[in-house]
Amino acid sequence: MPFRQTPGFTAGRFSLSAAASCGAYWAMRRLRLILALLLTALPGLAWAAVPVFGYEVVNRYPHDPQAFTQGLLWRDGGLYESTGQVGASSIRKVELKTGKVLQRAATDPFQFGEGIVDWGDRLIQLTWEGRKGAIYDLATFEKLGDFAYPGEGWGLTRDSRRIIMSDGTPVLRFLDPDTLKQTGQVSVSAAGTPIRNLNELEWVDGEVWANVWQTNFIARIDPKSGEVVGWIDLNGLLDPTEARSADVLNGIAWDPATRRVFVTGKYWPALFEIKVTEPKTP
Ligand SMILES: [Ca+2]
Repeated sequence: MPFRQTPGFTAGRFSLSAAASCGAYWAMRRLRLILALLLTALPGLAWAAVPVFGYEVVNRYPHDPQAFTQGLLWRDGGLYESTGQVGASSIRKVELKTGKVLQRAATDPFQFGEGIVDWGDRLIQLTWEGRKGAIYDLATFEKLGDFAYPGEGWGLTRDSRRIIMSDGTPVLRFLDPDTLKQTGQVSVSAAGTPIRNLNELEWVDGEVWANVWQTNFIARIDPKSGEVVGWIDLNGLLDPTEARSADVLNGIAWDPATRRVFVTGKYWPALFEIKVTEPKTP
């Protein structure tokens, strides 16, 4: 979602990286998680018991700093991206190494574009509050039709048989890929606390990964139980100068063939290939 911003309030903009130089690093990482999730108005602290994974940057690539990224996926050797904002929403095919937009189509100028997912030869895009999504030809970006759904549209991903959708609540919906009708759902929680603001999604090796909106954390979700089995702390990807002109983390793509993870954000100048590192004992 969206554009309701709280400038200077995002956990990722806190400059806590200096703590890495002392023994308090892991305690600080957990503090950042607490701060970030408190800012999303989560009740309770029970989720803090969930492991917090780190990251290493494998590669850094250019990213269009005008792209208000709402969806990101890897398909057939390239990146597909969707962008938001009324009047500026789009779907794009992007060259990884240069960030160059190879192909682009504007979406409905009156709608706020949200997440995308590929299914067969189609590309499917949500809108935020429009209660309707659009279906495109994956190769040509020709619009093939619309579909309706209740509530808000935030993120999309898929496994081998279902499309998975977030809507700003702690619920992930499962959709039939052909009819795009809801066939099921799971409620997401961390140690018993519901986790809302699940935003851009990615299916990664049997888990659903979800940006938590307005934080620099990704929730690793067991799609069967909805349990958050880990957090990934992505604070520090952008340097402080870059972070000042950027918006929040949003965008996860997974290339299963090479097991690469890509992440970016809204108006970010860079897209990163990262390696997730194991949690360490505080
Ligand atoms: Ca994604």
